Amino acid sequence: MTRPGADVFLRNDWNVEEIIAIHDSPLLSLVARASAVHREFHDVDDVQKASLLSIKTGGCPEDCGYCPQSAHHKEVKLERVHMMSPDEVLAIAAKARAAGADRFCMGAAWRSVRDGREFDAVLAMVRGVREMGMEACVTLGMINAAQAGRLKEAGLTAYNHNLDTGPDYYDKIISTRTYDDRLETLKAVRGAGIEMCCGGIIGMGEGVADRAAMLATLARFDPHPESVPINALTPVKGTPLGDMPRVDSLDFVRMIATTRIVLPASRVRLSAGRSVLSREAQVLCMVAGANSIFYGEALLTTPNVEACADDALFAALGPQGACKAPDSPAGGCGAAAAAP
Ligand code: SAM
Ligand code: DTB
Ligand code: SF4
Repeated sequence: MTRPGADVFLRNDWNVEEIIAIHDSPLLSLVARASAVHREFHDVDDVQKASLLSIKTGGCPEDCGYCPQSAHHKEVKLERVHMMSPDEVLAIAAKARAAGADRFCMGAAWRSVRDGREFDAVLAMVRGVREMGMEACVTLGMINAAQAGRLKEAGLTAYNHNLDTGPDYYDKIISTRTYDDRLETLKAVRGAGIEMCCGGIIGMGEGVADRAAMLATLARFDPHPESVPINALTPVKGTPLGDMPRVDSLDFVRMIATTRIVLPASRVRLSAGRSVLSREAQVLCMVAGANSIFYGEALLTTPNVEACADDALFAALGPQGACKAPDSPAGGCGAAAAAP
């Protein structure tokens, strides 16, 4: 890892018990420790706004129990949408850029990437996003080394491929691919010199040990993943996890804080599940080390926080984080300031 003088905190040998002990420590001590690590490694006022777009929606052959896009979950009410064209995607990316996004993430509901017209279109999208001066991230399912190389050549910043949970709980959630399949793709991503965006979901019925085991697995990567999204399950009707209760906001804070301590230099992304947090709980997640959010009214298929509410939140965080563009989807900070 790159930060000079701080190597002592970057460990690849965390064991699960140590991580559980951190996770279960008194909440205020946990947040205080995470916050100190955060300050050591990051500018705490820098919270990145990433924008997310589903470029091909639904009909996925995988059976991930949480995901509305799986073709296995026939009760889910979701409109399948064919692959979008590069022109359509880049028009949306330009709006996200104007609204202040620094990173544009594109997701396709594929099991794996197939070479051909659609992959060529993704490469054009990546080139276009980079030309706008944003970081580009894609999440396309499994990829091989040659495909990772082509994405790198197109200028891709990061590839998102989540481990989702610990290895012992994984097969309760997904049966159509293994943990090792996930690790293989991550190896291809790293091999091509693309940044790794890899995290998971809490609230799927797993225990703290499973959350800790996922973090221990992530910490074994050397260097650590540059980007770590932490999602709280958004239960979607018709999926096997559709009736799960929402994650308690302080459990979300605990997971963010623990992630920050185990992976000090990574960008920790407060991802799905943010829309049901109060703004105070979101700020607490940021104090505990979260330094990115997804900005824009939708995630892939589920609603996100309204842009005007995020503009108001960033305005409240202060000048460093204030809304950059008067023509944001919410009408800019002026409009946001009037929001409740
Ligand atoms: N097909 C690709 C894959 O699985 O890598 C990319 C898309 S997938 C939707 C990206 C990530 O979104 C998943 O790995 C999962 O962590 C997260 N996700 C999907 N549905 C979710 C839900 N209902 N609640 C929280 N996170 C979810
Ligand atoms: C990630 O870990 N979370 C984002 C991003 N990576 C691609 C996706 C969240 C999806 C939530 C469910 C949906 O909107 O379909
Ligand atoms: Fe497909 Fe990804 Fe959803 Fe799994 S998480 S069903 S691989 S789109």
